[in-house]
Amino acid sequence: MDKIKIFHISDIHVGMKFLRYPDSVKNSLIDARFEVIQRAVSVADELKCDIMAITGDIFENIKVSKREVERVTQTLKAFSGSAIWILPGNHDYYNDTLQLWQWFKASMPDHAIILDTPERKRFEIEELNVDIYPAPCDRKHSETNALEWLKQMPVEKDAVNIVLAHGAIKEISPDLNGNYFPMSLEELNALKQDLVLIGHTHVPYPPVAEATAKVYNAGTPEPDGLNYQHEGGGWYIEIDATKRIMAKRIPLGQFRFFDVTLTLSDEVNESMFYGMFSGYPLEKIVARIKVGGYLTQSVFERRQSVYERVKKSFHHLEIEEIALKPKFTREEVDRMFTVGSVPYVLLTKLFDDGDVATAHLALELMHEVMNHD
Ligand SMILES: [Mn+2]
Repeated sequence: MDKIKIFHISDIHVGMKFLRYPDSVKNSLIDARFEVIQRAVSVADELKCDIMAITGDIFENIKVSKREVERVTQTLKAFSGSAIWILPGNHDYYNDTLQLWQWFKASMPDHAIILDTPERKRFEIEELNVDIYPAPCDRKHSETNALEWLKQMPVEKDAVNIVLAHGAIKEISPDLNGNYFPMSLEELNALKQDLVLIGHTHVPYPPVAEATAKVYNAGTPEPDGLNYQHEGGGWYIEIDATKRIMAKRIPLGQFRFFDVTLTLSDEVNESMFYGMFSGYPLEKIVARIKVGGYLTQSVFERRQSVYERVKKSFHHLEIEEIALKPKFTREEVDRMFTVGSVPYVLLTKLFDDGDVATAHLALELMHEVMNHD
């Protein structure tokens, strides 16, 4: 049975600056965006894909440099399939005057095509007629999506009909103001075409490893910040002459971001940090760990040296203490208060009763009161 094989990626955001990170981290995150395109090309070739479909936001904005544009087009040259379909997204939207797309066109491989116009295009791939219906973005924001024209078009039953669009799918991404070319799964599933490839939302859809669905959102191939804590990847999709679809999620990302909380009691050591990320190489993790809880006094005093050792194992780690406190002991009460005084009696009783949490609370309150005087 004849079938075509598509490698679908999106939202690479080449040109992101990562300014909040130290230089070495910043540079590796910048490079990772180019490297993931290279990896996507290799994997697509290994899987013998006919098509590489990129559904928008290859670039972070329309002001990227010529060097950045050419680094992308050079990388795409290695793809040995028959075509690369490139849809402008809302970050790298299309109009004829933009340098970005002029540089892109001047340097892109012969088998690449920029889908800059909302009109049907016919390809012949593996003896199948393939009609594509691109819905490119022509601006950064729009309260309506670009699908209207293709809803009006009759489709040819003998062809494989594929939609490529970019925008927020309301069931899977928060677009509170509704100004990112909003669309709905219901709307996409109701289209007459056979396969719908979407970009914009960084989380992939459907949220499974294998699918036979009609609508696919590529998700980002390379995670780009603490608000995206999943793995990066793309879709390998087969569709045959009978319109049967089979898709597989393909991991592509190099780095992972994590924003997590670690609650300590008494002790702190390296393995408590490492244990939170079992299964993923620490040197490829960018993380923020919020540390809270109580540490015994001596541990509390040497916690920074533990942090320093832990940080060396990660690609980048920020440790933020949220109400991390030294743990008071009964000896502390003896040291702080006069024997027989009200706080002394109260706190000693709490410690003797084993109610350390209340003792802490009482100490904190007293501390506050004393500081107010
Ligand atoms: Mn977008």
